[in-house]
Amino acid sequence: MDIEKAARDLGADVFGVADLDYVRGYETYPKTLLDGFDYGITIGVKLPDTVFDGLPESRPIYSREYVVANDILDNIAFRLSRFIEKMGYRALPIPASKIISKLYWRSYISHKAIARAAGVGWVGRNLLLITPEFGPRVRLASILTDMPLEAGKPLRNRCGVCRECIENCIVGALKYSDFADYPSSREDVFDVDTCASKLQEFAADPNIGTMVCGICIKVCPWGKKNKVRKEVRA
Ligand code: B12
Repeated sequence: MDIEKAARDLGADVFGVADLDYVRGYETYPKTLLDGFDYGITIGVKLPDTVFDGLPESRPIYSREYVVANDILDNIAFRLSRFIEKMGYRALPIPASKIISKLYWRSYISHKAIARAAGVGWVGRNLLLITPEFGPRVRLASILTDMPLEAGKPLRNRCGVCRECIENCIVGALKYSDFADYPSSREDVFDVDTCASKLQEFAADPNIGTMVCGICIKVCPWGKKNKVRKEVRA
């Protein structure tokens, strides 16, 4: 069974395999999360461009599509895990969007760290995983496994001198830092409290209802580029 084909048949737009040695030492919950696993499968689904292009007015729609995308990802991760299990290996699906309440705005493991190690994209100045094809307009989930797979190689940051996300963040939560692969700490480039407070405000708005903003996704030229190319071709 070809795992990539299975994932794509289930609706994944992005697929990659990470050698977990690239992320060992990265903080996980629990600390033993990666024990006994060799690879991290990364899957991503792209949200429709119109959802981001229409921001901020489309934020209530983004809120719903965010939930739908998380469900699709959790569903694919669940089903792929069962495929792998039936082939005699272990597989642990990591939920798309689960914040661990006793940690400080963190999850079991960062999907972006796994996706970057898999070579499907790089960690951008907006601290998001940016793929060459879809920019940051993808949501992610991961599956940890001991099934032998061929792993990709990490991509280097391709943001260049661009600061669109930093200049357009509605609360000024992003800071410039000159990193090649990924920032040494989240706090180097990002004010978590400021971003999270704004997202909580949106979540309390009955028209929105979830912690979504999306401006640092909308303004990224890598997400727009593909759309422009298509427009030129049409
Ligand atoms: C908690 C959380 C938040 C918090 C904290 C954000 C943060 N950056 O940590 C808040 C509520 C503020 C938030 C906001 C947003 N979030 Co959020 N969030 C998460 C969640 C659940 C956990 C993130 C986490 O544990 N972060 C811990 C920090 C330390 O790690 P980090 O951000 O990944 O950054 C480090 C690594 O990438 C690292 N790195 C990369 N490789 C390696 C290797 C090693 C060895 C090391 C040490 C580090 C490293 O470099 C960074 C610094 O260390 C994830 C889902 C998940 N499980 O990953 C979604 C997730 C990151 N969020 C997402 C999104 C889209 C958003 C928002 C745009 C909101 C929205 N939906 O509109 C904003 C964007 C904020 C931003 N620019 O970062 C997406 C990102 C998709 C993408 N393409 O990158 C995710 C992956 C959800 C998903 N399923 O797709 N989020």
